[in-house]
Amino acid sequence: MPPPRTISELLGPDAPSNWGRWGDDDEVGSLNYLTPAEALRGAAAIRTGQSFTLQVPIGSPDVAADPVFPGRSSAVRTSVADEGHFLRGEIEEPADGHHWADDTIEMYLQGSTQYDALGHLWYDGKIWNGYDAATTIGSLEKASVAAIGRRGVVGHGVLIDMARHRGVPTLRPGDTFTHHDLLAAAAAQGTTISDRDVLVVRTGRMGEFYRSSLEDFYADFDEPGLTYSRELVEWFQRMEIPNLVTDLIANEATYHPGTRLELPLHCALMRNLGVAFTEVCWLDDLADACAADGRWTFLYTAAPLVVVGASGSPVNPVVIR
Ligand code: UVW
Repeated sequence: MPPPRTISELLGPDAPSNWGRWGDDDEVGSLNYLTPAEALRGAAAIRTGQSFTLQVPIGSPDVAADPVFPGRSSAVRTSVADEGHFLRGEIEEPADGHHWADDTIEMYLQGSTQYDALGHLWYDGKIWNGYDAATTIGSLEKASVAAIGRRGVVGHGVLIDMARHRGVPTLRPGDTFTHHDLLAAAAAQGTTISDRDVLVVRTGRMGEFYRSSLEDFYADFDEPGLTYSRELVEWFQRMEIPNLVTDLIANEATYHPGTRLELPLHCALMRNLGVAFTEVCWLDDLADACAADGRWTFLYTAAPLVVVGASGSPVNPVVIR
Protein backbone atom coordinates (compact mmCIF):
# COMPACT_ATOMS: atom_id res chain seq x y z
CA MET A 1 0.00 0.00 0.00
CA PRO A 2 1.44 3.43 -0.88
CA PRO A 3 1.75 5.77 2.13
CA PRO A 4 -1.15 8.23 2.65
CA ARG A 5 -0.59 11.49 0.76
CA THR A 6 -3.38 13.51 2.35
CA ILE A 7 -4.91 13.95 5.79
CA SER A 8 -8.07 12.33 4.45
CA GLU A 9 -6.14 9.24 3.38
CA LEU A 10 -4.21 9.12 6.67
CA LEU A 11 -7.35 9.33 8.83
CA GLY A 12 -9.44 7.12 6.59
CA PRO A 13 -13.14 7.15 5.68
CA ASP A 14 -14.16 5.59 9.02
CA ALA A 15 -12.18 7.98 11.27
CA PRO A 16 -13.56 8.21 14.85
CA SER A 17 -16.11 11.02 14.89
CA ASN A 18 -18.44 12.82 17.31
CA TRP A 19 -20.42 14.58 14.59
CA GLY A 20 -24.09 14.72 15.48
CA ARG A 21 -23.50 13.57 19.06
CA TRP A 22 -24.71 16.89 20.50
CA GLY A 23 -27.21 17.68 17.76
CA ASP A 24 -27.05 19.01 14.24
CA ASP A 25 -26.50 22.60 15.38
CA ASP A 26 -23.66 22.04 17.86
CA GLU A 27 -20.68 24.43 17.78
CA VAL A 28 -18.65 23.51 20.89
CA GLY A 29 -18.15 19.76 20.51
CA SER A 30 -16.44 17.90 23.34
CA LEU A 31 -16.80 20.92 25.63
CA ASN A 32 -20.32 19.51 26.09
CA TYR A 33 -18.68 16.96 28.38
CA LEU A 34 -17.99 19.80 30.81
CA THR A 35 -21.26 19.62 32.72
CA PRO A 36 -21.85 21.34 36.08
CA ALA A 37 -20.72 18.07 37.68
CA GLU A 38 -17.32 18.55 36.05
CA ALA A 39 -17.09 22.10 37.42
CA LEU A 40 -17.78 20.72 40.88
CA ARG A 41 -15.19 17.95 40.38
CA GLY A 42 -12.67 20.65 39.43
CA ALA A 43 -13.60 22.78 42.43
CA ALA A 44 -13.18 19.73 44.69
CA ALA A 45 -9.53 19.49 43.57
CA ILE A 46 -8.77 22.90 45.12
CA ARG A 47 -6.71 22.53 48.31
CA THR A 48 -4.74 25.73 48.90
CA GLY A 49 -6.48 28.22 46.61
CA GLN A 50 -3.20 28.98 44.84
CA SER A 51 -3.94 30.30 41.33
CA PHE A 52 -1.98 30.45 38.09
CA THR A 53 -2.62 32.27 34.82
CA LEU A 54 -1.45 30.48 31.69
CA GLN A 55 -1.19 33.29 29.15
CA VAL A 56 2.12 34.40 27.64
CA PRO A 57 2.60 38.16 27.35
CA ILE A 58 1.32 39.90 24.23
CA GLY A 59 3.76 42.41 22.78
CA SER A 60 6.31 42.35 25.58
CA PRO A 61 9.14 44.84 24.97
CA ASP A 62 11.52 42.28 26.54
CA VAL A 63 11.25 39.78 23.70
CA ALA A 64 11.89 40.14 19.99
CA ALA A 65 8.56 38.57 18.98
CA ASP A 66 5.53 36.74 20.31
CA PRO A 67 5.50 32.94 19.96
CA VAL A 68 3.51 32.35 16.77
CA PHE A 69 3.18 29.64 14.13
CA PRO A 70 5.49 30.38 11.16
CA GLY A 71 3.76 32.72 8.75
CA ARG A 72 2.01 34.67 11.50
CA SER A 73 3.43 37.83 13.04
CA SER A 74 3.51 39.38 16.48
CA ALA A 75 0.81 41.65 17.82
CA VAL A 76 1.24 45.37 17.17
CA ARG A 77 -0.15 47.52 19.96
CA THR A 78 -0.46 51.22 19.30
CA SER A 79 -1.06 53.91 21.86
CA VAL A 80 -3.67 56.26 20.37
CA ALA A 81 -4.01 58.40 23.48
CA ASP A 82 -1.50 59.04 26.26
CA GLU A 83 0.06 62.04 28.00
CA GLY A 84 2.26 62.64 24.93
CA HIS A 85 -0.83 63.27 22.79
CA PHE A 86 -1.97 65.94 25.24
CA LEU A 87 1.50 67.51 25.48
CA ARG A 88 1.70 67.69 21.68
CA GLY A 89 -1.83 69.12 21.42
CA GLU A 90 -2.99 66.14 19.34
CA ILE A 91 -6.01 65.60 21.56
CA GLU A 92 -8.16 68.54 22.51
CA GLU A 93 -7.77 69.44 26.19
CA PRO A 94 -11.06 68.68 27.97
CA ALA A 95 -12.48 71.49 30.08
CA ASP A 96 -12.54 69.30 33.20
CA GLY A 97 -8.82 68.54 32.96
CA HIS A 98 -8.92 64.76 32.84
CA HIS A 99 -6.52 62.89 30.56
CA TRP A 100 -6.57 59.25 29.47
CA ALA A 101 -4.77 56.45 27.69
CA ASP A 102 -6.21 54.32 24.87
CA ASP A 103 -4.71 51.59 22.72
CA THR A 104 -5.51 49.60 19.62
CA ILE A 105 -4.05 46.22 18.83
CA GLU A 106 -3.56 44.46 15.53
CA MET A 107 -2.88 40.79 15.94
CA TYR A 108 -3.45 37.29 14.72
CA LEU A 109 -6.21 35.96 16.94
CA GLN A 110 -4.07 32.79 17.03
CA GLY A 111 -0.97 34.84 17.81
CA SER A 112 -0.76 34.34 21.56
CA THR A 113 -2.15 31.93 24.13
CA GLN A 114 -5.32 31.00 22.30
CA TYR A 115 -8.43 28.90 21.82
CA ASP A 116 -8.91 27.58 18.31
CA ALA A 117 -12.49 27.63 17.07
CA LEU A 118 -13.71 24.16 16.10
CA GLY A 119 -14.08 25.56 12.60
CA HIS A 120 -10.41 26.58 12.48
CA LEU A 121 -9.19 23.67 10.38
CA TRP A 122 -10.76 21.04 8.11
CA TYR A 123 -10.35 18.65 5.21
CA ASP A 124 -12.63 17.16 2.53
CA GLY A 125 -14.76 20.33 2.47
CA LYS A 126 -16.37 19.80 5.88
CA ILE A 127 -15.65 21.42 9.23
CA TRP A 128 -16.69 20.24 12.71
CA ASN A 129 -20.09 18.53 12.87
CA GLY A 130 -20.23 18.23 9.09
CA TYR A 131 -20.86 21.90 8.35
CA ASP A 132 -19.86 22.86 4.83
CA ALA A 133 -16.45 24.53 4.59
CA ALA A 134 -18.14 27.28 2.55
CA THR A 135 -19.70 28.48 5.83
CA THR A 136 -16.19 29.74 6.77
CA ILE A 137 -16.02 32.20 3.87
CA GLY A 138 -15.48 35.71 5.18
CA SER A 139 -16.44 34.74 8.70
CA LEU A 140 -17.14 31.46 10.47
CA GLU A 141 -20.91 31.16 10.33
CA LYS A 142 -20.66 27.90 12.33
CA ALA A 143 -18.29 26.73 15.06
CA SER A 144 -16.54 30.08 15.48
CA VAL A 145 -14.68 30.83 18.68
CA ALA A 146 -17.60 32.97 19.85
CA ALA A 147 -19.50 29.77 20.65
CA ILE A 148 -16.72 28.70 23.03
CA GLY A 149 -16.47 32.19 24.49
CA ARG A 150 -20.19 32.37 25.20
CA ARG A 151 -20.07 29.01 26.91
CA GLY A 152 -16.80 29.38 28.82
CA VAL A 153 -14.69 26.43 29.93
CA VAL A 154 -14.75 25.13 33.51
CA GLY A 155 -13.60 21.66 34.46
CA HIS A 156 -11.23 19.36 36.30
CA GLY A 157 -7.73 19.69 34.88
CA VAL A 158 -4.73 17.40 35.09
CA LEU A 159 -1.19 18.41 34.18
CA ILE A 160 1.11 15.84 32.60
CA ASP A 161 4.69 17.08 32.55
CA MET A 162 6.37 15.23 29.68
CA ALA A 163 9.56 17.26 29.94
CA ARG A 164 9.97 16.42 33.63
CA HIS A 165 9.09 12.81 32.95
CA ARG A 166 11.87 12.60 30.37
CA GLY A 167 14.29 14.48 32.65
CA VAL A 168 14.88 17.33 30.20
CA PRO A 169 14.22 21.08 30.39
CA THR A 170 12.37 20.85 27.09
CA LEU A 171 11.45 18.33 24.44
CA ARG A 172 13.37 18.94 21.25
CA PRO A 173 12.13 19.45 17.67
CA GLY A 174 10.99 16.12 16.28
CA ASP A 175 10.41 14.45 19.69
CA THR A 176 7.03 12.77 19.80
CA PHE A 177 4.86 11.02 22.35
CA THR A 178 1.63 9.05 22.49
CA HIS A 179 -1.19 8.52 24.96
CA HIS A 180 0.79 5.56 26.31
CA ASP A 181 3.58 8.01 27.20
CA LEU A 182 1.02 10.34 28.83
CA LEU A 183 -0.26 7.44 30.93
CA ALA A 184 3.30 6.42 31.89
CA ALA A 185 4.11 10.02 32.87
CA ALA A 186 0.89 10.25 34.89
CA ALA A 187 1.76 7.03 36.73
CA ALA A 188 5.28 8.34 37.45
CA GLN A 189 3.73 11.57 38.80
CA GLY A 190 1.41 9.49 40.99
CA THR A 191 -1.67 10.91 39.30
CA THR A 192 -4.40 9.64 37.00
CA ILE A 193 -5.93 10.98 33.82
CA SER A 194 -9.66 10.61 34.43
CA ASP A 195 -12.57 10.64 32.01
CA ARG A 196 -13.53 14.21 31.02
CA ASP A 197 -10.33 15.78 32.37
CA VAL A 198 -9.08 18.93 30.70
CA LEU A 199 -5.75 17.48 29.58
CA VAL A 200 -2.88 19.90 30.12
CA VAL A 201 0.48 18.76 28.73
CA ARG A 202 3.80 20.48 29.34
CA THR A 203 6.70 19.93 26.96
CA GLY A 204 8.93 22.80 28.14
CA ARG A 205 8.84 24.43 24.69
CA MET A 206 7.48 27.79 25.86
CA GLY A 207 10.36 28.15 28.32
CA GLU A 208 12.70 27.27 25.46
CA PHE A 209 11.09 29.96 23.28
CA TYR A 210 11.97 32.66 25.82
CA ARG A 211 15.50 31.27 26.38
CA SER A 212 16.36 30.90 22.67
CA SER A 213 17.03 33.30 19.85
CA LEU A 214 14.22 33.44 17.30
CA GLU A 215 16.62 32.04 14.69
CA ASP A 216 17.35 28.98 16.83
CA PHE A 217 13.73 28.41 17.84
CA TYR A 218 12.35 28.59 14.31
CA ALA A 219 15.25 26.85 12.52
CA ASP A 220 13.80 23.75 10.84
CA PHE A 221 10.51 24.32 12.67
CA ASP A 222 9.36 20.86 13.71
CA GLU A 223 7.56 21.08 17.02
CA PRO A 224 7.64 18.08 19.33
CA GLY A 225 4.37 16.75 20.70
CA LEU A 226 1.60 14.22 20.54
CA THR A 227 1.50 12.38 17.29
CA TYR A 228 -1.39 10.86 15.37
CA SER A 229 -2.39 7.23 15.55
CA ARG A 230 -5.90 5.89 15.27
CA GLU A 231 -5.47 4.31 18.71
CA LEU A 232 -4.63 7.69 20.23
CA VAL A 233 -7.73 9.27 18.67
CA GLU A 234 -9.87 6.41 19.97
CA TRP A 235 -8.37 6.96 23.42
CA PHE A 236 -9.33 10.66 23.35
CA GLN A 237 -12.84 9.70 22.26
CA ARG A 238 -13.20 6.98 24.91
CA MET A 239 -11.84 9.24 27.66
CA GLU A 240 -14.21 12.02 26.53
CA ILE A 241 -11.37 14.55 26.74
CA PRO A 242 -13.01 17.97 26.25
CA ASN A 243 -9.96 20.16 25.85
CA LEU A 244 -6.25 19.69 25.06
CA VAL A 245 -4.06 22.45 26.51
CA THR A 246 -0.31 22.63 25.84
CA ASP A 247 2.73 24.88 25.83
CA LEU A 248 3.30 24.16 22.14
CA ILE A 249 2.77 26.54 19.24
CA ALA A 250 0.17 24.20 17.69
CA ASN A 251 -0.62 21.57 20.37
CA GLU A 252 0.82 18.59 18.45
CA ALA A 253 3.97 17.44 16.68
CA THR A 254 4.12 19.57 13.53
CA TYR A 255 4.71 16.58 11.27
CA HIS A 256 3.32 13.09 11.45
CA PRO A 257 6.52 11.02 11.60
CA GLY A 258 5.54 8.32 9.10
CA THR A 259 4.12 10.55 6.36
CA ARG A 260 5.38 14.09 7.14
CA LEU A 261 1.75 15.26 6.81
CA GLU A 262 1.17 18.47 8.80
CA LEU A 263 -0.96 18.73 11.96
CA PRO A 264 -3.15 15.63 11.53
CA LEU A 265 -4.42 15.85 15.13
CA HIS A 266 -6.03 19.21 14.40
CA CYS A 267 -8.22 17.27 11.97
CA ALA A 268 -8.60 14.01 13.91
CA LEU A 269 -9.29 15.59 17.31
CA MET A 270 -10.63 19.09 16.63
CA ARG A 271 -12.53 18.62 13.35
CA ASN A 272 -13.72 15.07 13.94
CA LEU A 273 -14.11 14.74 17.73
CA GLY A 274 -14.71 18.40 18.60
CA VAL A 275 -11.86 18.55 21.13
CA ALA A 276 -11.08 22.18 22.00
CA PHE A 277 -7.44 23.20 21.44
CA THR A 278 -5.68 25.69 23.73
CA GLU A 279 -2.16 26.51 22.56
CA VAL A 280 0.91 28.52 23.52
CA CYS A 281 0.28 28.26 27.26
CA TRP A 282 2.73 29.16 29.99
CA LEU A 283 2.87 26.02 32.13
CA ASP A 284 6.28 26.19 33.82
CA ASP A 285 5.14 27.89 37.04
CA LEU A 286 2.10 25.64 37.39
CA ALA A 287 4.31 22.58 36.80
CA ASP A 288 6.82 23.68 39.44
CA ALA A 289 4.02 24.10 41.98
CA CYS A 290 2.53 20.70 41.11
CA ALA A 291 5.92 19.01 41.36
CA ALA A 292 6.62 20.69 44.71
CA ASP A 293 3.64 19.13 46.47
CA GLY A 294 2.86 16.22 44.15
CA ARG A 295 -0.67 17.43 43.31
CA TRP A 296 -1.27 17.53 39.57
CA THR A 297 -5.02 18.21 39.41
CA PHE A 298 -6.94 21.48 39.70
CA LEU A 299 -9.89 23.59 38.67
CA TYR A 300 -9.30 24.77 35.11
CA THR A 301 -11.18 27.81 33.78
CA ALA A 302 -10.92 29.81 30.58
CA ALA A 303 -13.04 32.28 28.67
CA PRO A 304 -11.91 33.04 25.13
CA LEU A 305 -13.27 36.32 23.80
CA VAL A 306 -16.61 36.31 22.03
CA VAL A 307 -15.20 37.44 18.69
CA VAL A 308 -18.12 36.79 16.34
CA GLY A 309 -17.16 34.70 13.32
CA ALA A 310 -13.53 34.32 14.37
CA SER A 311 -11.33 31.26 13.98
CA GLY A 312 -9.65 31.76 17.35
CA SER A 313 -9.23 34.05 20.30
CA PRO A 314 -6.53 35.05 22.73
CA VAL A 315 -7.22 33.77 26.23
CA ASN A 316 -5.77 33.82 29.70
CA PRO A 317 -6.79 30.55 31.35
CA VAL A 318 -6.84 30.50 35.15
CA VAL A 319 -6.03 27.41 37.18
CA ILE A 320 -6.83 27.14 40.88
CA ARG A 321 -5.36 24.31 42.93
C1 UVW B 1 -2.28 26.35 12.74
O1 UVW B 1 -3.39 26.52 12.32
C2 UVW B 1 -1.13 26.20 11.83
O2 UVW B 1 -2.00 26.30 14.02
P1 UVW B 1 -2.84 26.79 15.27
O3 UVW B 1 -3.78 25.74 15.60
O4 UVW B 1 -1.77 27.00 16.22
O5 UVW B 1 -3.54 28.06 14.99
